[in-house]
Order: sequence, then C-alpha cells, then structure tokens
Amino acid sequence: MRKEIFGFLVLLLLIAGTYLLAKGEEKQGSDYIPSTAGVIQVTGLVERPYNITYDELSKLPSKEVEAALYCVGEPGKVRKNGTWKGVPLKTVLELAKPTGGTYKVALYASDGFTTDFYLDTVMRDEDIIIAYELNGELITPRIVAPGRWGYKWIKYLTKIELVSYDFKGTWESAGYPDDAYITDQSPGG
Ligand SMILES: Nc1nc2c(c(=O)[nH]1)N[C@H]1C(S)=C(S)[C@@H](COP(=O)(O)O)O[C@H]1N2
Ligand SMILES: [Mo]
Repeated sequence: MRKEIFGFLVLLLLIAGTYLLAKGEEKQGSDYIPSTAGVIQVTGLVERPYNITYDELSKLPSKEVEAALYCVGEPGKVRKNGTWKGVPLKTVLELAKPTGGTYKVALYASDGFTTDFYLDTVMRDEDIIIAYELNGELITPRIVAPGRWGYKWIKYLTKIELVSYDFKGTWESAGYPDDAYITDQSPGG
C-alpha cells in the first residue's frame, strides 16, 4: 500500500515537472540562451558598483521600442524586427550612482565582443535599452539601439563600465563610426 502511494506521488511529480518545464519554455524565443552568463556587472566611475541578474533586470521599470536590426555587412537586409521590451541603459547606469567624469560607457560580452556609447548619448536617448523580450518572447538580454548599426546591439552582456577615456569597441576600434547611425549606405560603401 505505502509503495503504491509513493509510486503515485513520484508519477505526479514527474507530470507536474514536465508540465512546468514545458510552460517555462513556451515563451522563450530562439534568441533565448539560458547558458550565457546571467549576470551583468555595473562598474567604473560609480559610487555604488553592483551586479544585476538577467532576472532582476526584468523587474526594473521597462519600456517598449520598435526597432529593426541591420548589420553593416549586409545593410539592405533586416535581420530582426519588432517590439523590443527592456530597461533603458540610462536606468541601469543611474542605479550605480555615476560619480562624474565619465566620457564613455564600455560594454563587454561573454564572447569577448565589446561596444561603446558616449555617456551623453545614453542619458539623452532612453530608447537605448537592455532588451529581454522581442515580440513577447524572452530573449537573452541584449542592447537595442534604434537607428544604429547592429554592432551597437551587443548580446551576452556581462559588464557595463563607465570610463573617462575614449573606449572603442570591437567594430569601432576597427574604424567603423562610433555613432553608428544608419544612413542610406553602409559606412564607406
Ligand atoms: N556578444 C556579441 N554581440 C554582438 C555581436 C557579437 O559578435 N557578439 N555582433 C554584433 C553585430 S555586428 C550584429 S550585426 C548583431 C547581430 O545580431 P543577431 O545575431 O541577433 O542577428 O549582433 C551584434 N552583437
Ligand atoms: Mo554586424
């Protein structure tokens, strides 16, 4: 008798577990990669350096922006498009209480990729967000920078650093424009 009840409970747990797993995965888009770091370090010229998990990020005040992602390598082709939901990069910086003297915001990813923004750009443009949803599906948090080339849209973010010098990211240091504004043509093209 006891054995049967035990067996029944195990079965119940298995069914419930499978159901919950399936339900959890339902909302995750193909851009959701659970294995990436999961923590963003906010550091540099700040009073209060802190770490924020991807989970905590989704609890901060959010906004939605419409934007299309274009790569400079293939300027005519929309790579990703739609409604991105996330937290303004400005909000994430302000929580760290910048001390002043910051010129640029350096962004680092777990694959070694980097990019950068001028601090005044980030403070002025609240449509630059760390997005965690695209068209209602969870994605691994990434920068969305409307109107700018894809090399600003850093994925797998692990560190945000406020710096006083002219930090240049992977593409920027290779000579691509720092503002990365999308014009009719690709830079130099
Ligand atoms: N971590 C990381 N982020 C990155 C890149 C990268 O190589 N590593 N490439 C950038 C470039 S050049 C482009 S065009 C877009 C492409 O985004 P997608 O892979 O979602 O299409 O990601 C950007 N973010
Ligand atoms: Mo790109």
